[in-house]
Amino acid sequence: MQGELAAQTEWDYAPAPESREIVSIAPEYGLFIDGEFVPAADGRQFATLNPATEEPLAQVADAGEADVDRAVAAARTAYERVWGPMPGAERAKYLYRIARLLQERSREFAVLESLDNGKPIKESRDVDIPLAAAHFFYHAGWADKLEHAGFGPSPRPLGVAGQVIPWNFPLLMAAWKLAPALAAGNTCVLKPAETTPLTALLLAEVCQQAGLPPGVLNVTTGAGSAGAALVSHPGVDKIAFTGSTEVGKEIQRAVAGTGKRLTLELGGKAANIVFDDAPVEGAVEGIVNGIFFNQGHVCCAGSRLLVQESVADAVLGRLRDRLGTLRLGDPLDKNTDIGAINSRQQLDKIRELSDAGEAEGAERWSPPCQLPDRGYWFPPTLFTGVSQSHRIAQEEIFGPVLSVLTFRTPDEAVAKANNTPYGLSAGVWTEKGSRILWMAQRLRAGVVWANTYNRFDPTSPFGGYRESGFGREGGRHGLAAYLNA
Ligand code: TAP
Repeated sequence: MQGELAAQTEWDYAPAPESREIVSIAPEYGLFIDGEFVPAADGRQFATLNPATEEPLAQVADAGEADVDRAVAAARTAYERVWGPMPGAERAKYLYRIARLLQERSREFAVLESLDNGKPIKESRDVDIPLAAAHFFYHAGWADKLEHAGFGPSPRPLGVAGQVIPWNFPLLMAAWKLAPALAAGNTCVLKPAETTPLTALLLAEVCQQAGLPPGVLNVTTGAGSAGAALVSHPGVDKIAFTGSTEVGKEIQRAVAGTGKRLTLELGGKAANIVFDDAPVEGAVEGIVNGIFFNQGHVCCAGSRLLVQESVADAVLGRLRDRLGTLRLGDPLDKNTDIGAINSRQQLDKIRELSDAGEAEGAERWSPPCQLPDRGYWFPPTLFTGVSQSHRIAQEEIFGPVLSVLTFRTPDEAVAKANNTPYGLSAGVWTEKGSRILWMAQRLRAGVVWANTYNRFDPTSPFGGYRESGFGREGGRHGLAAYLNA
């Protein structure tokens, strides 16, 4: 009887899938050049997949050099004839319109983002899309105030911006790049990642709907070669890149000596540091958010947990309990916490590095967790017994894998946190305000969060040091990257 009762009171979640109906995915998509959707000059296409099921979603035009050339020419004409000379207050109206349309069509964008990327709908719905709209709203506000932004009396746009973005926040990264560039009076050619082109193309449709003049935004979907063609195109005045450090270095070499302006937002291996006086429950939530948000496909993910030795057992015990409650599965289910890995290639990279962690002697743990039969999946994973020289403590895994190290003193925490070639972000968990300030002064990271993690706001500059790149996106600092001031 008691067993029966226990069985009855074991609650499970009923499926709560968001409907796909709101999105109509076309079988084929063209490039967006000079205000129109057009096929690639040589007719080439590639397939974009749903990583949760491996089902093909659509065929997308694959831009070659001739297409990039056309897009840059359209952007140049639009810059010289329309967008550059247009008063800031007029440009602002378009940006406000785009922001409002993003809000109006937010459910459609969220479902499409989760289908193409694999991220849980609650994240695309509550984070990616609202933040993308917020970036357009925020920068619209700057468009007519640039002469009061502290860049001199008449800051000028740079011209044509070539922007290359990754797959982890496809729409949000497009918004980070486009909103400041357009607000400052530049025109843009955007190269989305090959595995996630669909929301950038829907954004192009929104720009059409907003009446944005032709050529102000151009989208050249395709592989890395389309990005390389854009980077080396002589008609581009500024390159903005977000992606891996490896490709960032290639781009820096390609741009050297050309006079093009360059900003690079690259990888990271952030330390999330928990002191013995931190409230454990809050810290555990911050650790989970730091590394399991967006399947860990986050450049600023708190992928190294540094926990003070005296509380390590307590924190890890609570963390394991909490990981046992995470729900992995259908990205369109509103109760899903962990969605699919974006591609087979990324899954292979996560597996390879996790296997290396075990081979080097770290101890691997995941909660009991059933992975779907189809699609690309990886369970939330913890490594303890990690030493600083291990690859999983040094290299960016870009997946739901946390490497745990311990420390005894604040000095040791700082030394271990800074023992990385990267310098993008860090987190500090402690009750003492003075300790937060002491740590923030010593951590070599572009962003330091205190008693929180992965907080983003368009008003706040974001960017790194060293192998995490240079330049800032967001806030007044981000505007500077698009102005000749
Ligand atoms: P990458 O392989 O570097 O790709 C980024 C973008 O560059 C993609 O659109 C890619 O096209 C394109 N690309 C590839 N080779 C190129 C070349 N030679 N010239 C010009 N463009 C080229 O990175 P990823 O795998 O998409 O993204 C993961 C990485 O991005 C991680 O390391 C992560 O840390 C970093 N990231 C950093 C940030 C910030 S803000 N720092 C934000 C997000 C991601 P394809 O898609 O066709 O390969």
